[in-house]
Formats: sequence, structure tokens, C-alpha cells
Amino acid sequence: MSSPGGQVDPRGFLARERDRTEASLQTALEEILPAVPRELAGALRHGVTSPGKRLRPILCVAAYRAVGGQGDGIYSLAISLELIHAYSLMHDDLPCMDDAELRRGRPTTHRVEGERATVLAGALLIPVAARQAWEGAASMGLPAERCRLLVEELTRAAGGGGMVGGQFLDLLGEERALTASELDDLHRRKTGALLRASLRMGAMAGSATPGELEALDRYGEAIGLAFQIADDLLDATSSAQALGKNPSDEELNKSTYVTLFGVEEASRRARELVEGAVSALRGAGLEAPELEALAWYVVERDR
Ligand code: GRG
Repeated sequence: MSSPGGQVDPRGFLARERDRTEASLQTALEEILPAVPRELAGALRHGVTSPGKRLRPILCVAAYRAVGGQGDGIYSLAISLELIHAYSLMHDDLPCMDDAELRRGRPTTHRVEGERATVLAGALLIPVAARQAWEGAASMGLPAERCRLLVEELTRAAGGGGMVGGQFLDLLGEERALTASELDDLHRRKTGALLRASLRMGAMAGSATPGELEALDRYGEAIGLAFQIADDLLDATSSAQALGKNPSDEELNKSTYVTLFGVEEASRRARELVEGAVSALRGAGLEAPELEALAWYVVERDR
């Protein structure tokens, strides 16, 4: 299999899609802010607009297009994923979690806006994201049952069987060495569930066939794990300045793909997962150069 992503330059594609995603996020924020007490507005703005990669909404949009979805209505649905992601980072950085001072190259939200405002602004984003998913799907003219399924997809990925459950397993894992299958299970939930939901939601919004949905699901599952392996590799080998956040795995004595397998084997596994993701798409007849490029980007990014 040829590596890095065919004809699409992932960084150019990401930059264009990031701009469109930012515009939708800004619109959503302007709608929310008037009802929010002024003291909370700063934390909300800081957490949502700080410069992330916007990978989850971009994957959602790319999946939508891969199954033939047209038009820009999808961004309004796709940003619901970024709103959940933004809250998770705000909470993850708190003193009771990772106690981080740096995120996306900037001081973390609680360091700027205070802990109480950050906890509440993060909590506020959960219902806001669910409403955004519903309204985004409805504004695309999707039937009510599909809108319901899309909200269910988002909330399930963010919940106890997904991101929040995975975060708790991660905290427990700080106290002992995990096996490879425990580590896979933890990351399938903590990071993988929302990434996978990004693909599934794009596919469902674009009226994917069952075969296309299954292929995008398999792609999402594979790149979810590959993403985490890449994250562990970056945490072990990069600096706070390059990452824009503080590497923390070693300090927290965490089990990671690097502590379990070493840098070389972890990198090999990440590439194998990406190859599997690309094969899943091709096997279902999905012509999706953007998704192929994004899969390689996930393991070759530098932050
Ligand atoms: C209710 C206190 C409380 C916690 C909720 C916080 C939480 C549970 C779960 C968070 C889990 C988490 C932070 C998962 C994401 C891990 C991760 C690798 C994030 C980085 O994602 P990128 O690289 O970041 O896409 P950018 O900055 O580009 O958006």
C-alpha cells in the first residue's frame, strides 16, 4: 500500500476545512453567548475558539462527502463533535485531572478564566452540543428519526461507554501497569469513540448504504487507535513547545503504547492500523482521497 495520502495534501485540505469549521463554531457561539452570564462567557470563548486541529468535524464532513453528501449544511452538525471535544479538553486540564498549564500553545482555560468558570462553561457545552447536533441535522432536512439517531450517536460516544468512561479508566490506570487489551479498551472509549462517531455521523447524514457505514465505522475505529498511538509517541518524543501542551505520560507514570511496545513497534502498529483503515474504504468501493490523506495525517502529525 502506498503511504501518505495519494493526491491530497492533508495540510492544505485541513487548513481550508478548518476555516469553514471555525466560521460555523463562531456562528454557534454568537447564538449561545447572549443567554450566558458574562463571567462564563470568557471561559466559553477561550475553550471553544482556541486553535485546535478541528479533526473531528473535519472527519465528519469528509465522511459525508465520501458517501455523496452535498452542500455546506453538514458543518452545523459537525461542530457538535467539536463542542464536546472542547468541553473534554477544558475538564481534562483541570487541577483534579491533568492539572495542565498549556493547551494548544496557550494557557489552559482555568489558568486564564478560573476553575469555577471553566467547570461550568465545560458543563454548559454538553447540552449545547446535543442541541447543536439536533438543529444541525434538522436544518439539513433530515427526517426526525435520523436526527434522533445522530444525537444518540454523539451522546453515546461522549458518555460512560465512551469518552467519560474511558477517562475514568485512564485515571485508574495511573495506579498500575495495563495490558495491551486494557489499553486498547480504554482508548477505544476515551479517544476512539468520538473519532468513530465523527465518521458515523457524517456517513449517516449523507445517507450512506449499510456497507458504506460499516466501512467508515471500521475506518473510524482503526484511526481512533492509531491517533492514540501517535499521541503517545508525541508525548514520549516531543517537547511542550512543539506540542503546544505539556507532555505528561511519564510524569503520571501512565501505561502507554510506547511503554508497552517501544517507539518502533508502536509506530509500526499505527501504520498498520492506517493501512487497515484505507483498505476498509477501498473494500467498500469508497473513493475518498481526503479520508485516506487524513488517516495518514493522524499518524504523521507533529502535534
Ligand atoms: C466531567 C471532569 C469531567 C471529565 C469528563 C474530560 C473527560 C471526561 C474526558 C476527556 C478525555 C479526553 C481529554 C480525550 C481526548 C484526548 C486527546 C488525545 C485529545 C487531543 O485531541 P486533538 O489532538 O486536540 O484532536 P486539538 O487541540 O487539536 O483539538
